Amino acid sequence: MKSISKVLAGSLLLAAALPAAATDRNPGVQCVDGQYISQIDFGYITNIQGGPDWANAVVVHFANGTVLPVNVHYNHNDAGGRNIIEALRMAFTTRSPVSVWDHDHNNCDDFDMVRVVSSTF
Ligand SMILES: [Ca+2]
Ligand SMILES: [Ca+2]
Repeated sequence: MKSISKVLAGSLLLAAALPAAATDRNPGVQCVDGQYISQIDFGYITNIQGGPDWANAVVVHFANGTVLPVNVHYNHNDAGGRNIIEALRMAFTTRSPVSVWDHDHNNCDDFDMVRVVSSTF
């Protein structure tokens, strides 16, 4: 019984030491707050977190100078990524400010959620 407790305690410590990954309960971290998009790059972009992903990379340049790629698991060759790219294109076309969050290690080296806010209301 003691050894089981030790294994369990060790597992819990290991889990606590791991960086937060994308889970249903991870609130993520906000990386950009209410910024306009000044530029979007698509395709074989090499100098980013996640790499070019077979020319499916997407990198967003924000008006405040922040440059962030869409997470490699949510970019152009991923079903979930198409919604994010659609939202980014809409925000760029309508000149609406956006906020973005990172749920993958919560370190703002990429993002996987976008909020588009009306610039009128
Ligand atoms: Ca991908
Ligand atoms: Ca990240």
